Formats: sequence, structure tokens, C-alpha cells
Amino acid sequence: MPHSQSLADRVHRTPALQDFALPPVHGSLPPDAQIVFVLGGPGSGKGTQCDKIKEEYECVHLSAGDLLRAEVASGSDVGQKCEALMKEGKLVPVAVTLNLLKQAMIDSRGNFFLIDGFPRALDQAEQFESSIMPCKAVLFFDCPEEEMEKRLLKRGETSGRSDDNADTIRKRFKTFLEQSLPVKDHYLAQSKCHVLSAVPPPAEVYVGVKAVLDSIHAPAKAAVSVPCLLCAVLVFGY
Ligand code: UP5
Ligand code: MG
Repeated sequence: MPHSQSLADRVHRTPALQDFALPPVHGSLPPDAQIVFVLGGPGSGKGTQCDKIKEEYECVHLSAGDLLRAEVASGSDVGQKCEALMKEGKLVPVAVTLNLLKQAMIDSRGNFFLIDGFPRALDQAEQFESSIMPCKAVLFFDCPEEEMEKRLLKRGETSGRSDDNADTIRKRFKTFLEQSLPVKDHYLAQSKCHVLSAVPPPAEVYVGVKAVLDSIHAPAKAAVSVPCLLCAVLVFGY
């Protein structure tokens, strides 16, 4: 492949943008912001591991899928258009996701971000990095399709997610293979991508996650010291 060909020329483009009216983004991110992308197939355990990370590290967790589902639930025009794409297991236009992510990052006032389930295509990676900032690292959860399918079908019994059904799950896998997997190779080539098996139980997967986060000096939550606790007891009476 010729090096002169830009990344944007090589990607499988996401759907057109013309019908999506997006609000302007207000505010800006702190200059010392750091970003970790959390990637892997549908049901690989991205959300599960992010929940564990949040318990130990000072970070802001933003799931692109959750932001999109909130937009759908708001009943907005953008949300309605996204819903139709998500039910088909397709990607919504990158400008929509970028807009939601950027505003949520700014509003959080945080500076260490776990971006869960994004970027899902090479052009999404390129646009995020050129319009926001390059990521520091990527956690990629590797899981066989049969295991992910089993998990999603089980979750679908109670999740209420309109995409947790056998038909949409198949379509989500297809989108993942065709559009999202190249993102892993892109970041492996930059030595930023850490591939972890997502097959063991969550606590075991987290051991590898923690090793990666410590290696990049992710900010750990401050432990509450005994003197602090004593002060709280003396000052506030508890
Ligand atoms: N579970 C988790 N870890 C386990 C383990 N180690 N062992 C056994 N079970 C485990 O986990 C899924 C289930 O597996 C849970 O029941 C859990 O208990 C169990 P979860 O942590 O929820 O997995 P996760 O990878 O987060 O799965 P999710 O379904 O959220 O992944 P998707 O990537 O499919 O969904 P997302 O919400 O990111 O996106 C949904 C849709 O939005 C996409 O299909 C797309 O249409 C759209 N979208 C975009 O267009 N652009 C974006 O940028 C993002 C989304
Ligand atoms: Mg998730």
C-alpha cells in the first residue's frame, strides 16, 4: 500500500452526515488531558472493565454507545436517526459521536478519560485525533465471537437494549470485523495497543488491565488516610 495514500483514503467510510443537525460544542479540554481508548468486539467486556477501572483510578468513563442511547432516549431528531442505524448494527456518522464525546469530556471537567467503544473505524480514529488529541494508549479486549454472542444473548434477556437480539448481534459482528478491527492494527503499529484476552472472568481480565494502566501512570484514586478519617470524625462528627 503506498505511503502517500492518506489514512482517510483507505478507510471504509461511515454513513453520510447531511441529515444530522449537530449543536455546537462549548468549552475546551484541559491541555494536560489524557485519553485511553477501550476497544473490543460487542460483548467483549469493555463496560465491565471500565466499571472496575473507575473504582481504582481517577478517571472519566465515557461510553460512546451509552451517549448515543441517551441521545436516542431524548427523542431528539439526531437520536431518532441514530436509533435506526444502531438497530441495524451500523455505525452512526463520526461527527455525531465526536460531538457527543467532546461535549461530555468538556462537561466532566476531568483530565483522564476512558473512551469506551470508540473509535470504531479508521476514519473515526483519525478525526478524533486531529480534532481532539492523540490517545495515550488503547486497551483491546480479545474475545471469540461465540463467547461474545453467548454473553449478549444472555444480557438481552434483561438489558432492554434494542440491539441485543440474534439478528442485530450478527450485524454488529460484521461491522466490527469489517470496520473496527483495522483500528486495532493501526494502534498496534504505533505500539499503543495492549491486547488482552477477555475470556477469563472479569477479575482476572482486570489484572492485565491494571498492569497496563500502571505502566502508563494512570492516576490512582487517592487513598483515604487514617489522619483524614480522624479529622472527619472530629470536625463533622462521623
Ligand atoms: N461479561 C463481561 N465480561 C465478562 C467476562 N470476562 N466473563 C463473562 N462475562 C462477562 O459485557 C457484556 C456482557 O458480558 C455483560 O452481561 C457482562 O456481565 C458479561 P459488557 O461489559 O457490557 O461488554 P461491552 O464490550 O461493553 O459490550 P457492548 O454491548 O456495550 O458493546 P458494543 O460495542 O456492541 O456496544 P456499544 O454500546 O459500544 O455500541 C452500540 C452501538 O452503538 C453500535 O453497534 C453502533 O451501532 C453504535 N455506535 C456507533 O455507531 N459509534 C460509536 O462510536 C459507538 C457506538
Ligand atoms: Mg458497552
